[in-house]
Amino acid sequence: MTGSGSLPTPHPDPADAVGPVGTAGPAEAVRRTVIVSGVASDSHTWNLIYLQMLVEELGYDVVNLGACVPDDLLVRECQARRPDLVVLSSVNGHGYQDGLRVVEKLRAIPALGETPIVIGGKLGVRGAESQERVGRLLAAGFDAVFDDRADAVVAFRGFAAVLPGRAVGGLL
Ligand code: B12
Repeated sequence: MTGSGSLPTPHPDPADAVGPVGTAGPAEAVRRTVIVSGVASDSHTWNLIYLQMLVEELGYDVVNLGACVPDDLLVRECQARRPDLVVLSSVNGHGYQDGLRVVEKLRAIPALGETPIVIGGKLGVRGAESQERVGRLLAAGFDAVFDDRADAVVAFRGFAAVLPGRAVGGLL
């Protein structure tokens, strides 16, 4: 499944370059690309459609890789597309394990060392994750973890709207 995404290109009409376009002036404005993806074990898809629509509403181009994305495919797509943000989602209860494993592979690619990468959804089977598990995900390389809490989507919107650098993540 792919969204409206394609490789990032300079936007032809600055008047259309609405939304988060960084600090460039209108003449230099470019659309920014977000990769939305499920993780390898997870076959749920509506979470991904929801996130795609949310991120598109913020003005980004979205490449939605779909469900059950093998780690290597995710790494290859991120390497090739150099997105401005990577959003991983999992709801089947294995997101914590999948996330820990794949973020290490993403961070091992030098070009993705500073790319904001977040994960969210129902990452385990006990509701919201413990501080300890969220801490491990952050230590492994995520910039932010939006787990199964009531304010997760609002917090994510705030994060994605401004695309902070890596240091800004935290327990959300
Ligand atoms: C539909 C469904 C399925 C369908 C999926 C069809 C499809 N095309 O997607 C099918 C039948 C295939 C399915 C399969 C399974 N499912 Co299912 N499924 C559901 C169900 C009923 C609805 C999910 C859904 O579509 N919700 C709508 C979307 C829009 O919402 P969402 O997924 O909840 O995502 C929201 C948030 O989590 C959050 N979010 C998600 N990701 C992210 C990421 C970020 C960054 C942020 C900010 C927020 C965020 O935002 C979304 C909007 O609020 C839920 C129960 C429920 N009522 O939620 C169970 C549920 C997710 N499934 C569950 C399970 C266990 C499974 C199976 C493992 C069952 C089995 N034993 O085979 C398999 C998964 C197999 C696999 N390999 O992944 C469990 C997960 C348990 C847990 N994590 O604690 C749930 C919660 C049911 C339950 N209560 O036990 N499932």
